Amino acid sequence: MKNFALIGAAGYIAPRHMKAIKATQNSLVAALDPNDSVGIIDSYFPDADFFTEFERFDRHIDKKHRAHDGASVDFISIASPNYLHDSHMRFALRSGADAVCEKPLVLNPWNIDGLLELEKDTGQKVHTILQLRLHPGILALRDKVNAQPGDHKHDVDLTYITSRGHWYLQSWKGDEKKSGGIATNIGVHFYDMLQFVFGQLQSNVVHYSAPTKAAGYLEYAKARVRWFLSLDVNDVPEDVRAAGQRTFRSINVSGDEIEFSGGFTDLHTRSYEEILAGNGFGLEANRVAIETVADIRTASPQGRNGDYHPFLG
Ligand code: NAD
Ligand code: HP7
Repeated sequence: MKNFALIGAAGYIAPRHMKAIKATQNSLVAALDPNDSVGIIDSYFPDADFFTEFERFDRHIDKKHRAHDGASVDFISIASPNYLHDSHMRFALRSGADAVCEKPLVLNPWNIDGLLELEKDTGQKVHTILQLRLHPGILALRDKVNAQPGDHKHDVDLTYITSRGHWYLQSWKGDEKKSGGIATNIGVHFYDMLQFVFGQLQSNVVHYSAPTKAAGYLEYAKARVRWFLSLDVNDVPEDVRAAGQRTFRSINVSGDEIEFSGGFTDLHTRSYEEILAGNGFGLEANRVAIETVADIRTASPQGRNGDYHPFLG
């Protein structure tokens, strides 16, 4: 049984980490969050210690580490706001623990280089949550694409609408300095998935970029992709909205619809299973997606020119 600590324990995604730690028969021994709305911990690990101040958490983790009594923390899971991941991963590695970090791993590619150095110095590892790589529908698509001739290029339309209320722009998620913006915070899932399925990234064009909406074109070794990403419920197709849905995720590959809207909730547990079995995704596995989002963030949008997604209107 491995001992885990969790940073960002009061947030939206934290319970999925608690559930995954429990489901893999491990233990959460300590948690940190400046916000104390963490009663959910009792549903999973009623004996876990909880801290609202980093310094006290640091002292606690350090004490466990230096006791050499088998009770030290083996993994520190990180579910804090995106811009803090880099610092929290460094804390984990320096504390003699491996890190299990949420997406986006970091906001800029050069952060990965510093972490690689620290992995070398400490002998500890960073593992990341890239859960779409474990989605059965995506794995089936990857197998299909890999079985086709190497020079075959698919035409792909990727539409990813996941509605959010007014709170989103008032929270750290709506602050580009903290979240990286919509393409970094939400799009990173599918940019990673696209290169995982379709191979090397060859071209990256941004057509539109706003706080709640973005669109562009990406070309990979095996696909030309028009993408559209939105947090606006009005972008959900009318028939889907009429059925009460606020989310619409679609990948159309050369005319075939790939079903991947469902089956998301257990992928954190699947990620933990793979990490614990030694098959996790490390720092380098994140590089292409992090380069992609950093390039999108700094690009000048080209407007409705070239091969743009039909939802741009
Ligand atoms: P959230 O805002 O609900 O939770 C973040 C938590 O971090 C809050 O409880 C906040 O108080 C805490 N926090 C803020 N500063 C901190 C600090 N200095 N130290 C410790 N904790 C701190 O956000 P969320 O939706 O839970 O997102 C958390 C992370 O998980 C983000 O990186 C996000 O991108 C990622 N996420 C991933 C998925 C996924 O599908 N893999 C889904 C949602 C969120
Ligand atoms: N929801 C909330 O109430 N609060 C939140 O903070 C988030 C969602 P989905 P996930 O918004 O930051 C996605 O769209 O898949 C509500 C991203 N993950 O299924 O869980 C929401 O209004 C993730 O990387 O959300 O998370 C819905 O009612 C990103 O950090 C419901 O929860 C996160 O949004 C489910 O919403 C975010 C993927 O796209 C895989």
